[in-house]
Amino acid sequence: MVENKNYYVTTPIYYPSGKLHIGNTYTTVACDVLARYKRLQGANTFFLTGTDEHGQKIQQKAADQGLSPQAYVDQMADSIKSLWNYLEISNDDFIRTTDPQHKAVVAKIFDKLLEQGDIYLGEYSGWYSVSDEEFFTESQLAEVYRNEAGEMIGGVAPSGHEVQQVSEASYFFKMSKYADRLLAYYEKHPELIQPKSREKEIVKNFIEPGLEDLAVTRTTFDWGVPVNSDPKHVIYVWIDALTNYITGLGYDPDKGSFDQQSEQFKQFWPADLHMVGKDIARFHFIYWPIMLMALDLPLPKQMYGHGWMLMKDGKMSKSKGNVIYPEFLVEHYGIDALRYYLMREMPHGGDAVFTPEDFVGKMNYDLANDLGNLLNRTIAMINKYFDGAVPSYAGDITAYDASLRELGDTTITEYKALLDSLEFSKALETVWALISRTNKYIDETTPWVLAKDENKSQALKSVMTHLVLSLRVIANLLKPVLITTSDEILRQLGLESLAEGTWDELTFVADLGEAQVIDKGEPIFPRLDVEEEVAK
Ligand code: MET
Repeated sequence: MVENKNYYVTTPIYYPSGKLHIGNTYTTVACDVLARYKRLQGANTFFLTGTDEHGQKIQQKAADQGLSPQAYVDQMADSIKSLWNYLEISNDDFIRTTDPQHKAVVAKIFDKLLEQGDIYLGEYSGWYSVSDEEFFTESQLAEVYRNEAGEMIGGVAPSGHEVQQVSEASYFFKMSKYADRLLAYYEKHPELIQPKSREKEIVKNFIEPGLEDLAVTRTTFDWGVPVNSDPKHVIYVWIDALTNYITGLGYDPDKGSFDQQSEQFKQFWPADLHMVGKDIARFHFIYWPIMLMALDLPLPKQMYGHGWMLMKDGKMSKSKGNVIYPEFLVEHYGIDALRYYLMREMPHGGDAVFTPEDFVGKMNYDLANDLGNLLNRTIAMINKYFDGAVPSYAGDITAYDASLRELGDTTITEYKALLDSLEFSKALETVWALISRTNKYIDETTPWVLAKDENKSQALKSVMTHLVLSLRVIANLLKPVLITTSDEILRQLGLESLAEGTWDELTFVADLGEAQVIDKGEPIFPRLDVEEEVAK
């Protein structure tokens, strides 16, 4: 059993300003894999996702469609919820920043920070991108426009959106006051930020040059939570957004200290993991810990900034017309193929490049061939040699059997360790090494030769038993990723799936009972024609 029985994992709350794409899907699926993995280990798991619904961009989008902002976000939040339902994401709750409870708590948090002197009123002037809802310094811009005198008159944010000069009264969060405490915390908690390279980037680019105070309100639009004492200011996106991780557990500053908070909050806070894309790493790794320090709350145990899912011609963007949506892939190839592709393709901390050829290749080679054929060959042989009854062989074993057993057990241990360190791709590699090894085991043991020799009937039994043992481990290990196929493999083999909370008892050698395989194996993944699929 896992030591800590509670596990709290979060996705970012996505902007409902457009259809979510494969990048957001990656983040959500990765959290879903972890949530399922922890549940299988018996942890009491809380998996939170949601939508970040305030701000100027949303207000503009709503106006473009002739809708009130509320009507617009209602419709968008519904479509995002349906997407996650369609992908069978196992989130335990869905938070919206327009939830009345969230809004009330955000306003109270603001009051508290204002009263404490962590927030003060000032004047903000800077280069602002409406689409990114973010101010940029000159050096952060991808392009700077100048007049003939060389003065800056505009520019382009890294996202490709134009920036404009904005000057307004604004409340600021005194981030600078906490910079040293934050650095000391990083040092004492080397596990806080993953991958390490992102911590270094952030320290070098934002903390070492002097951490700037953060503007946290706006007066140029009104779609947001108003400041209680000064309602022409609305609380700007990051205080509203980041606090979802605690309001989603029922945090309320009026209740007082940590010990006086709700049961759910005390149970799950601090979060075990905030998973975010690298583009919003800065907000999570710097501003969020500082806000928590100011609120006198413990910091999350870990935050992970993963890379991007790129296209061959760079970042996905609507203007390039190269955006891939998850619905299309699921409709054609199924949820498990998509989950497998995402988890296998993205290297830890690095970027991945989506190509249709790779996607179809992974389905054909890894899923249909390596895994699907192993299952089919095994079922066919058990039907042929034993009328479908899986032999429970428990006699002497050969060197081949012994080496398969050993790999099976080390795969279980390594796979868990790799998932714990968020090495999804490597974790799957270890399972595929066991799949390849098991396919090779068939070639080494040549069951079709053993079947011809009456004196080899024990050896033949042993081979069939070991094949089923291996597939049993493979299917159970893949349960967090292949959410229906794993059970389908076990069903075809006549085996029960391990129940939630029992996964830690998984070992290679097990009692197969009186398993009976199905009469004729059914393909778990179709083989695809690469050219035809790429054309789609
Ligand atoms: N809305 C932000 C985004 O989609 C994430 C906020 S997470 C607190 O980038």
